Amino acid sequence: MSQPRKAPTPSSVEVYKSESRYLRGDIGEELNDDNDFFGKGSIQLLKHHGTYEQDDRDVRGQIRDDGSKKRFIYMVRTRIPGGILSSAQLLAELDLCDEVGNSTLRITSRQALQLHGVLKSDLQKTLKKINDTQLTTLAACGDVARNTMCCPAPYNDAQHQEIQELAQAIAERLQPQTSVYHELWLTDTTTGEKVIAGGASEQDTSLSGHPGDETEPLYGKQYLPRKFKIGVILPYDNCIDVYTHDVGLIAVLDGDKIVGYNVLAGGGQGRTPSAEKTFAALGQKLCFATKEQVIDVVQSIVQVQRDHGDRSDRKVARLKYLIHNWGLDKFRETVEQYYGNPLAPPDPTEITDHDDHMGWHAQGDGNWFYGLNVENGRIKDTSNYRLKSALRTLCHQFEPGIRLTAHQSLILTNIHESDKSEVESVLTRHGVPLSNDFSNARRWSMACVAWPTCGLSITESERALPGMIDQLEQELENLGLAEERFTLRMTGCPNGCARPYNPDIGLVGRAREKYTLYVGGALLGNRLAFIHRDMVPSDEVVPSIVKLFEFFKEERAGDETFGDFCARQGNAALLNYADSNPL
Ligand code: SRM
Ligand code: SF4
Repeated sequence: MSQPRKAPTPSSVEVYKSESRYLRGDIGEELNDDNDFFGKGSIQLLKHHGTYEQDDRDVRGQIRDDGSKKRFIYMVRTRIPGGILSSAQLLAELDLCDEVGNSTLRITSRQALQLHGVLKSDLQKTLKKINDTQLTTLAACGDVARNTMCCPAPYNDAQHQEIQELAQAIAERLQPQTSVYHELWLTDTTTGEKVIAGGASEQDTSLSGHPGDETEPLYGKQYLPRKFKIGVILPYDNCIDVYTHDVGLIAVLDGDKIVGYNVLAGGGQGRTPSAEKTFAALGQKLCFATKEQVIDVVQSIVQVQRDHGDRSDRKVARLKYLIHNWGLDKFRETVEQYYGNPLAPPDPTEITDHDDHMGWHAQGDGNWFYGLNVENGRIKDTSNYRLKSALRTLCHQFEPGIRLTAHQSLILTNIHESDKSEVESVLTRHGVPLSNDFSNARRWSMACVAWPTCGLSITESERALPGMIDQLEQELENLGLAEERFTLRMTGCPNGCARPYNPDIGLVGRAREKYTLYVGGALLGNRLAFIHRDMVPSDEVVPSIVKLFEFFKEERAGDETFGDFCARQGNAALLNYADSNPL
């Protein structure tokens, strides 16, 4: 007789969540102890509140006065659905980065903002101040639906407004309901009253979902098995990299009207080279959902992942692995059961372009918006580059709306025609290059944070890419290829935070000062790149890329892109060319 199968042992994070009383755990007590760090369980729970415990890796190992070898600091991430915020909200974050952070503010690859270097003793006031501006850090990180991404372009047309409203509605529907966030961070210590902000409502338990769980009707007490990411686009602009999300929504148009959405499922970037069971994947077309159906369909997918995602091995706990194990048909049938109705087959609509929204554009209502390229999303002041001060001046002087892009840059909205030249002159006076001054190589590049704050980084990324691009710009100029449009993304480890597995060129930190070089992805984001070379020393990265551009220049077919060229040639031909024309 066969033995009943033993239920897999839940991972330690599952145990922490399950015993946490809806993300409370010991955070409250530990917030008030004398340590400058939290315990293991709290570190995991804190992510759901929007903060990560880190240590400054530039000084790790140096013995401090108290004998400790680590300087503990916190990253605080603000969740901003669709990347839409006001001047006042940006100003408050800029103030915070000076008051409690490391004097820089970081635009992330998912249209959010991050403070780095916050001390434990400042966490409470930091989160409270963010909420005071009607933003929230709740669910910016953790095993929940995270920041919902959306094309941020502020065009005054029904299509853009509709998808942006959908992103907000999805974010609201899927936000955690626990009151613990408010108790821990938003209680006014003078009156003891709770402050409700950031759109989170404590009372709203109207979601249908986890049977019997009144506090978290959708998530239940264990929340999701892993992070969950959702994004929305129009078919002619894949500016948020829709194929990399757990759930991607691509609007289906009839004329200029949105009639519904193609729902993609199972995208994701993170992988572990030593674990073959892990892989990067593009989202697959699951179904078509009308505008009326789409939020319920998304919620049903979240519920299927909640109930069937792997809770024992976090390496394979994302939705992409569930779909891989089940196959798309079984997954679709299960989603249909949760949704309660059959799902319609996907529409043949395909994506056609990728606009990064940089530079000046007419909004369509008489005003203009300006896409400002922020190199790797880092807003800072240095002696000759004072972006932080420039943004402060612009926010005070013009009060523009602010939009964050998925390429770690920002958009200033609602600029009057007559103010355009003054906006440029404020930037120029502060030593900030205008978007037109960026080469294509730099404009379409991005790097993840990596050293010194990211505890998982193996190599430099944000601090290494600008120098490599300096060299690459020169080489492309020499080759007459400076006008080529290609995406180039770097990460300091294989987790893929700057989405390096589907651009034209991806660089992934692999070992100390060594990178894996990927090529053959696409600016459109709809094709995975392949490994061209592994373990490339950092000083050989640019020469290795340039070699491929030389081949491209010689053998390019028509106006094909660099990514298309590499994909057409295949790696054997690329290696053959590179090896017969050594560096
Ligand atoms: Fe990420 C973990 C930074 C977007 C995949 N990511 C981390 C942590 C929190 C490190 C950690 O766990 O200790 C990094 C904090 C570094 C720091 O000092 O700030 C970190 N991820 C970032 C950001 C800030 C990179 C950036 O330079 O912009 C992005 C913040 C986005 C946001 O606002 O929410 C960021 N991370 C991404 C993306 C891109 C995306 O979502 O579009 C990915 C790949 C897509 C995906 O999820 O598949 C990504 N991050 C990961 C992973 C691997 C997940 C996986 O399924 O394997 C980890 C590690 C983990 O979760 O175990 C991770
Ligand atoms: Fe850190 Fe790796 Fe993400 Fe870069 S890709 S931020 S090094 S986890």
